[in-house]
Amino acid sequence: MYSGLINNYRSVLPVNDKTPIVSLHEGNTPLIRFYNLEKYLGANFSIYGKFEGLNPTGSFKDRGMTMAVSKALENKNIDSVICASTGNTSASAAAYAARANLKCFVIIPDGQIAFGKLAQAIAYGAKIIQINGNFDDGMSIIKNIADEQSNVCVVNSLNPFRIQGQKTISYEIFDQLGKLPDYHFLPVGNAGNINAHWIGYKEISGQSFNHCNLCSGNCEYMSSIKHAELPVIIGYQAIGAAPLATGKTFDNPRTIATAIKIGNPVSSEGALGVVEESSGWFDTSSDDEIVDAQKILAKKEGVFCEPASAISISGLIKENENKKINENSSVVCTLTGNGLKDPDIVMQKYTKDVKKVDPTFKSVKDVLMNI
Ligand code: AN7
Repeated sequence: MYSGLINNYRSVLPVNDKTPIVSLHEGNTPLIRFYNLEKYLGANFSIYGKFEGLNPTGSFKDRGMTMAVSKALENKNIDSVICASTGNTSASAAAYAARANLKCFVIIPDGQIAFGKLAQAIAYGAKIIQINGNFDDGMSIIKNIADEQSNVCVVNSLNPFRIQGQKTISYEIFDQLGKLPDYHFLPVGNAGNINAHWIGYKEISGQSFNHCNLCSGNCEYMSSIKHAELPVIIGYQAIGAAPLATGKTFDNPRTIATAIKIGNPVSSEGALGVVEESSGWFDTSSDDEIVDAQKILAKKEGVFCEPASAISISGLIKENENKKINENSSVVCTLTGNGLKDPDIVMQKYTKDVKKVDPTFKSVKDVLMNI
C-alpha cells in the first residue's frame, strides 16, 4: 500500500529509523498526457502535466512539509512550526503540524491570499497572523524568528528538508515517464521548487549513468552524457512579480496569481544557477495569459489548476509560438496547486454559462433543445 513519499523514496532522503514519519500519503500524483492540448497547439512534441493539486492539501508543498515536519518532530526541543506564506505553505504546514501535534503559526499578507487557502489554515487549527504588508515582509520577519527561537521550526523553503521532500517530484516523473523529460516548465515564486526539481533530476541522472565503460569514473565523457540527458528548465513568473526574469527585485509585486506574488525570492541565486546549468531560461506571462491558460487546460483536459500553476501552460504556449521546443521532445509542466483553492478567479474571469429555469421537465428540455 502506498504510504507517502518518505517511505517510497527513503533511500534518497535524510531520514533514519528513528525519524517519526508525519505523512498524509502525499506524492504519487498523476503525470497526465495532454493529447487535446497538443492538438490545440499543433504541437509536434508530447505534453504532460504533473498534477500536484492532487496532494492532500492541494499543492506540491505537501512533499516538502512531510519532510520538514517529520524532522521537526524528531528534534525534541521543537514544539511549534512557523512559516510566512502566500497561502499554500500555510495550508500545508497547518495540516502536517496538526497531524504531528505541533503548534502552527502562519504569517500571511493581509487580504491577499486565496480564500480556499485561508479556509484550510483556519480549519487545520493554525494560529494565523495577518500582517499589513506583503509576503516578502513576512519572510524577513521569519528570518529573525529562525535566529532567535530554538523551540520554533521554520518550515519555509529555506528549511533544507523542504527541498529534499520536494525533489521527489523528479523521481516520480522519471518513474512515470520511463525517462527524463526534455523540457520542464514551472512557476517560480520564492524559488525553492525549481531548485528541488533540479536536485532531483541531477541525482537521477547520476544514478542512471554511474558507470562509464571507458574509465568507470566521472570523466569528461560521463559529464557530457549527464548534461545531455538532463531536462531544460524553464521558469515562468508573472509580469508584475518577475524578479528572476528581469534581474531586479519588485518592492510592490502585483499579479492575480497570488501564490507567486513575490518580489524578492529567498532562493534566487540557486534558481539562476539552475537555468544556467540546464541551458534553460526565465520569462514572464501577463495576468490575462495566465487566466487564458487556466481556462484552456480546464476546458480541453478537465484539469483545473490554480492561476500560479497555469503559468507553466502559458509559458509553454508562448515558447511553442516562438518555436523554442524541439520536435518529438517530451515536455512536462508542473501544475503546482488545485484550482479549487481560488474559486474567486472563476467567478470574476470566466463567462458563466448558467441557465435558471423552472423545476420542470419541459423547461429543462427547452434549454437542451436550444443548445
Ligand atoms: C501554487 O505558499 O511561496 O518558487 O508561501 O503556491 O518554490 O516558491 C507558494 C509558492 C508555485 C512557487 N505554485 O513555488 C507559499 C508560496 C504555487 C505556489 C509556487 C507557489 P516556489
